[in-house]
Amino acid sequence: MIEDLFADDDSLPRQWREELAPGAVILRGYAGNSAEQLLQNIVSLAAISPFRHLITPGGHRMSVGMTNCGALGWVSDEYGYRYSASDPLTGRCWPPIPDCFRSLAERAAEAAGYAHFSPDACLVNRYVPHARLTLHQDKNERDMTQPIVSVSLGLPAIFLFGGTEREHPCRRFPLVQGDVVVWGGESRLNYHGVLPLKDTLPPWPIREAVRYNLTFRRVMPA
Ligand code: MD6
Ligand code: FE
Repeated sequence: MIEDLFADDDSLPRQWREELAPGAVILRGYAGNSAEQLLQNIVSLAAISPFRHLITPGGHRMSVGMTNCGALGWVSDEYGYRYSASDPLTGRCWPPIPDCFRSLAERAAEAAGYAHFSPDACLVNRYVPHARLTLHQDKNERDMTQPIVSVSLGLPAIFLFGGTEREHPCRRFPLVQGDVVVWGGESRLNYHGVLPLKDTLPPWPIREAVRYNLTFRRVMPA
């Protein structure tokens, strides 16, 4: 039934779950119905804590624009990568995680087999054409028992997924608006990245050539 293709609930048909690796799954289209509400909230968040291009400890300006919401936000500067309770740009707390973000992330985690996910951090990434994210591990979180939930909006991207060593071979997964990656368990520390974004037409309701990615994390043990 066509309804099933767009069902924003836990009853997604099996073929819309794609295994990346043990513990990591793509829920295809899971956030498709939420795109407009998510986008409105991103715009509101960015009015409080704007997107900025962080500098890596090695001195490189990241091509992806970043901001955060939640009790903790991921930041990078000359001293390293870490989580911070305040936005270094504004000196204030990050805005809270909007209710619709939180409920989406918690439902997606549960649908992927991770009950009781309760994020305390949400990193919001903004990609323009040619922006990329080099291979990395997500290892600044203290609580590694919880998964990461990652939501794609706007332009499509190619997600790279490797192994626990940088040298391990990578597989490529296209991610489009509405796809949700839930990632934990034994692949929690696998290397991953995003290939340079292509300049294509954005899907409704995105009005410019950008991709947004929300990644929800549990940093501090509950
Ligand atoms: C992105 N995502 O999709 C970047 N990390 O824009 C990530 O770096 C990521 O999607 C950990 C788990 C899921 C992710
Ligand atoms: Fe990551």
